[in-house]
Amino acid sequence: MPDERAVYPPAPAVQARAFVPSMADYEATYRRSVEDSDAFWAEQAGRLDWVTPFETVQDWSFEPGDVHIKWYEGGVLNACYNAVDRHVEAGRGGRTAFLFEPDTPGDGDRTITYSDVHAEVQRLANVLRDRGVGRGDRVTIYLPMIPEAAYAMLACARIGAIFSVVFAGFSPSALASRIEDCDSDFVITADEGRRAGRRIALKANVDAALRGCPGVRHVLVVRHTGGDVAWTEGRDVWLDEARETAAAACPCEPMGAEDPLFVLYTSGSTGTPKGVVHTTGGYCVWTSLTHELTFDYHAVEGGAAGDVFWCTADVGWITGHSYIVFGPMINGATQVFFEGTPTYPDAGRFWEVVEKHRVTQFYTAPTAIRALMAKGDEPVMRSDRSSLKVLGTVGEPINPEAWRWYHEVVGEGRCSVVDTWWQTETGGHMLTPLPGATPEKPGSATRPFFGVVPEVLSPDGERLDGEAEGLLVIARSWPGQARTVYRNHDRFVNTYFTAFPGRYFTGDGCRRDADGDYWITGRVDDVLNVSGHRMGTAEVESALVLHEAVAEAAVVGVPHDIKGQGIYVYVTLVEGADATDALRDELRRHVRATIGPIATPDFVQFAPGLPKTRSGKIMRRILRKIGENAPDQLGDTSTLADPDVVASLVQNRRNQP
Ligand code: 6R9
Repeated sequence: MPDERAVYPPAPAVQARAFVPSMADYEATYRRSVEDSDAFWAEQAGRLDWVTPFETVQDWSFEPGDVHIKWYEGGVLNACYNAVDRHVEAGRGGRTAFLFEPDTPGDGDRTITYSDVHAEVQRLANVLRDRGVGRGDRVTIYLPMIPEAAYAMLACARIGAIFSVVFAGFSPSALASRIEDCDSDFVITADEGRRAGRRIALKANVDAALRGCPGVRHVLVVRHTGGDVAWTEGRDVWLDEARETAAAACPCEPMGAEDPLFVLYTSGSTGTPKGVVHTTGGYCVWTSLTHELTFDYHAVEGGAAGDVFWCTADVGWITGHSYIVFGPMINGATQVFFEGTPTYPDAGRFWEVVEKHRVTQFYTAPTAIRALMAKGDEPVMRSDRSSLKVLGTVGEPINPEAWRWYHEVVGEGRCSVVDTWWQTETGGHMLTPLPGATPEKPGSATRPFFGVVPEVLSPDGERLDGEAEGLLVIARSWPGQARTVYRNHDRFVNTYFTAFPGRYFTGDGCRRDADGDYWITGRVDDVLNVSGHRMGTAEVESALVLHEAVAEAAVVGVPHDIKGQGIYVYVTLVEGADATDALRDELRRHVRATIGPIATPDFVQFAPGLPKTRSGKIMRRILRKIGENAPDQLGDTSTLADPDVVASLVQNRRNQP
């Protein structure tokens, strides 16, 4: 049980200059944001530059049969203009946008200004345009953490193309299914990526993926490592060559506030990953406002250079979209842009970069904090962290022990810690402390952001008030909300608005304490969270049954010290297949190759049979308990078709891969 009595007041140095400097301020603004929602969100739209002002602030319904979400309709704007051009036009082009930190320290670090970004994005936009990419076309981006990834997203936004970033750690088949689903005919990649000193063959992965995607016309390749690649004449194009013949200037396409900005695939409890769609106006307002207030980000400080923000996420995830590319850039932020990993060349890397660039706000995942905590305090102490003001976490529940280490060791007890709960579907922060106002509690995401109305429901949909534990839903729309699933609105409605009609269902469980603070307890559906990466048990199971030796598979999450959750796999083999350690290894490699390294099973148990109800449903609750090594908590097994399988599964539980 987390200790709710431990309350940490906001850091005095943060509070002294904060945009929201007290709980009274937070509460007054929060009240206004929900009671006078139109006025509040009309005012916030003023953060952006609009070509044409909007006519209606909000028009939405969560009611069955009529689920629709629209913000700022009638408004015309361009996301790239807001993130780049307007800073240059206002004479701020010389401001640093990115402090690029390469995988290996010193191997190509550089400073990139907003004017540099402006020039690169226009060239890239023209390279796309010269090859027929225009408004509404889908462009798949499969790039490592290099500035070109941001340029590619911004270039698409500039010309009104819808981008779909696929995390560069995904396998060729995962990439292929994401290209197919949104019917994209243009891919942007690099020769290779770098990771902890190794090279990742990205272009080769694209080549493999495209064997199943004949519709792709062009592959635009960034020359990054200079490694050898295979070449398909006519289809493949080097970016450095194409940009030589591209015009320098590219105008911004005027986009409707509700025109799609991007599609991002994310896992659910069933089926293949969903293409979550975010649109332009509301998403830009939401990401820029949450970035500024949650991190208390000040672009200028008394006329001098302002804060240096660092989000360690990959642009392949929503966190990289919202808190590297859009939110911070719309705010004209200076950011560290990091190609590397937390423990390469050693566990001191993060803090060396913090010292080198005098980072003020640092945003990472609990899994990274736990991995570094396991290496002890010394690698942290080696570097000067006195520039830090706000420390953020995202992606999964943070255990209080890791929270305290982050606060005390990394932050020297003098920084605010913001535990931000949100999702791909929410576009940006939903529950989070504001660092100059909210008393923090280790393990709690505390309070709703402005405009967010969370509710806790019982499993049968009854609203629970006061202190309560149950399912987390959101009662009204907010500007950053996903609008639909790409070309599958029914799936959007079924996934999020059917279990509890009239509410957005998050898929998370939570508890609200006596102070009104929220504690996320984790997913209540069949979605795993491995090192902060979302994965459907169904996806891993589908990968397993593709293997010829596997007849049936069931996958559950089990507690894991570093990753938060580990992947525990039960497989039933086909007649004649031998249950050997070699097969176990082969199945792990098979899942890794099918989905990507993040999906590699931690434990593989061969099961003569799986516990099923008489109607044939696998009882995961029981498998979870066996995986957790809690055979005394199996609960009611009387509905099982064959109760004997359980005893044999308990006996053969795996505690190693
Ligand atoms: C931004 C992001 C969303 C799921 C979400 C929840 C978990 C994220 C959390 C957290 C506890 C936090 N989650 N932040 N759980 N505390 N601060 O991670 O999006 O990849 O879509 O994952 O992650 O379970 O439902 P996404």
